[in-house]
Order: sequence, then C-alpha cells, then structure tokens
Amino acid sequence: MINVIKGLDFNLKLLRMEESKVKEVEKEVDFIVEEIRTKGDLALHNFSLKFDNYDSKKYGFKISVPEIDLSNDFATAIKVMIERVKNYYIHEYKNSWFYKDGESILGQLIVPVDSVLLYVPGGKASYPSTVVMGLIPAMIAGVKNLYVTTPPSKREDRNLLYTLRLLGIKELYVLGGAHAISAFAYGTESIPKVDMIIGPGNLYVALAKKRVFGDVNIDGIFGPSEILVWINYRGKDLNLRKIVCDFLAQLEHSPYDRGWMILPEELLDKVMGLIKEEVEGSGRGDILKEAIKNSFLIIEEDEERAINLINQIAPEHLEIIDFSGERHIPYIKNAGAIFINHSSIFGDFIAGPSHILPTGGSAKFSSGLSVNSFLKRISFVKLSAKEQKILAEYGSIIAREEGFYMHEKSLRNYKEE
Ligand code: HSO
Ligand code: ZN
Repeated sequence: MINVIKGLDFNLKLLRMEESKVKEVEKEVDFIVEEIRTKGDLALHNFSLKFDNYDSKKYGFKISVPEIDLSNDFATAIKVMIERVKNYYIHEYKNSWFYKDGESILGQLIVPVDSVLLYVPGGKASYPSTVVMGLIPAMIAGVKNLYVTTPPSKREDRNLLYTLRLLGIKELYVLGGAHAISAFAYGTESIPKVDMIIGPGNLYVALAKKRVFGDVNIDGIFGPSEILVWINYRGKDLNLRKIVCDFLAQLEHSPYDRGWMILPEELLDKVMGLIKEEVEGSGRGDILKEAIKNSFLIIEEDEERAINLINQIAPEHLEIIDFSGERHIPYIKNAGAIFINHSSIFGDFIAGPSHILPTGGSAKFSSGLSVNSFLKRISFVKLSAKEQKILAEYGSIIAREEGFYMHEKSLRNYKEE
C-alpha cells in the first residue's frame, strides 16, 4: 500500500533508490559498454541474442520502415499530436545574436549537433508518442542525421512504424538496452557513431547513457516516471477521482515509478480509498501495486512548507490543484513540467511540450528535452585593429601575471603594430 507521512517528517533519504540494486546494474552496464567499444559488431551480435533473443547475424541490425496505410483514429490522433508539439517548439528561442562594440562585432552562433540517436523503449507498452516528443524538437533545431533504435520486440509495432514514416524516418535500428547505447556512442562496423543520444529507457539504458556521457552528449538521465500532486484546495467542486487518476497514470509505466501527493489531512481517507479502488480496477494493477510502494501521501497544510517540499523533491511532473494555481509559480524552482489544474496527463501525449523530462531530482539542475537540448553555442569575435591595440595592453598584463610567456608575447605584437 502507499506510504503516508507528515510533511515535517519527510526527508530526502526517502527519495533514494535502493543503492545496492543500482550498483549491481552499473557493473553489468560497464561490462556491456566496454565489450561493444572494444569488439564492435561481434559483441553486438552476442548481446542481441543474449538479451533480446534476436538473431542479428541473420536479420541485421536495422529494418526499413514500411509505408503503412493506417486510416484509423490513432492515425488522426498522432497527427494532431505532431501539430501540437510543432506549434509548441516553434516558439522556442534559438537565434544567434551579435552586437557591435565600436568597430568590433561580438556574438554567439547557435548551431545544432549533427547527429542524434533517439532510443525508444521496449517493454510491455508501445511508445509512438516518444518518437514525436523526441524527434520534433530535434528537427526544429535543425539536426541533420536522425537515427532511431528500439528493442527488436517492437519491430512490428504498426503504430510505431507509422509514426516514424510520418516523420520521414525510413530506417529503424532494432537494438535495445545498454548495448544499443554503447554501439551508437562509439560506433561499430555497422552502427554509426552519433553526437548525442536521447530518450527514456529502463535502468540499463539510463546507466549506459550516464556511462558514455562525455564521449557523446546526452539529453539527461530520464528514468522512471514521477508525479507530485499538490492539493491546496477544498472547494465543493474538487474532483478527487480525477486527481487520483492523474496521479496513478504516472505510476503505471514501470514498478520503479514514483508519486507524491501533498494534501490536507481531511482528504486522506477519501484519497486512500480511491487509490485502492482504482488500483484494483486497473488493467496494469500489478505495476501500480509495486509503484505505489515507492510513493507517498504527504500531509501538509502549510503553503510555504508544501512549496519547500516540492522544490526539494524536484518532481518530473508537478500538478497543482488550487483556486489559482498560477499564484505559486514564482516560488516553484524545481520541476520538469508544471501543470495547473488537473492537466498533468495531457503532458504525456497532446498538450505540446515534450514528455521527455528530468527525473530523480535532476530537475534541480536540468530541463526537459527541447529545441535547445540540441543546440550548441559558438562564441564569435571579430575585433577591430583599434580595439586589438587597446585590449592587448590589458591582456598582456594578465598573461604576464599568470606566467605565460608566449601569451604575453603574442598580445604585445598587437600593441606594437
Ligand atoms: N509519462 C511518460 C511518457 C509516456 N507515457 C509515454 C506514456 N507514453 C513520461 O514520464
Ligand atoms: Zn506516461
């Protein structure tokens, strides 16, 4: 059953994942990554067979995405989703900027990375929405080479294939897990090395991304889903079942998902009853039963303390239920995405922003996937001769004090010209 705790008793230790489990997987991931890096395709074939029960020697590492004619309600819905995600990201600021300083010009060039791999998770569910949420921001950023991989078990997923085609992706790699991440991070005889790897995945994928970071860029460590719902409202129109469903929706992806609900004591019994009812009636009850064990109902009625808890937890999704949720916005510093009034579930598919969001407290220092995730900033400097002469004086003094002979000499050349 779900944990119940008083706000004042909640502490960050309760947020940690079981460390021994993570350490164990980390070791395994280290081994897999190194095998691929040093042995290339040969190791990749072995891991495909071992972990995915897929004979890549026989069937290859990629398939061509067939043109599927879907004229059902999914086809309509995914097209609406694509339009909404495009409309959202088209607003994101991504322009280079320059200014004139006398005769000099300075600025910043904004340039996309050249190649990106999107990892689409396997498992029990299907994730065409993740294709949209990952690829559209990359396309708007101007990334030229986009690759997509997914575990081989998903190679006949019609909705996935249809969505890939809609977005112009003609090849799908059928590699999953840590071996897929390592193959694209370092390249093998058959797999291209990319500049950046994005997308959510299980613990293996998340740890592999962490492991290869530095050799390639990654979007972040986006692990099991999370939600924090803050009920700060007691009006008659409070629809607790709707809130509980929003809450549980984020807990049904995997047994590692986590939720927190901050609520007044008077609502506790009702909410617990509804959670029990909904979990029992759910088609994914087994996962939910595990995920609620990692989750907390936190009794807290003081606004300042509630906001403090939110900022400490830094949840992936934050849903605020209040008569005017917006009034709290200036105080929320850490969250992947904020949803005012019963709307967190829209964020998964159809609101507009990407559902690839920071988890595990990483919203304290990082952001969800967006156009900017794919952009690099290159400094631009064109100094006039006059400015070079003036600045050389100051620059050479700093060089001298730092003890760099050639730096100082180089700067002096400009002074004396
Ligand atoms: N809630 C997930 C995204 C997703 N849900 C995709 C279903 N499909 C992100 O935390
Ligand atoms: Zn979801």
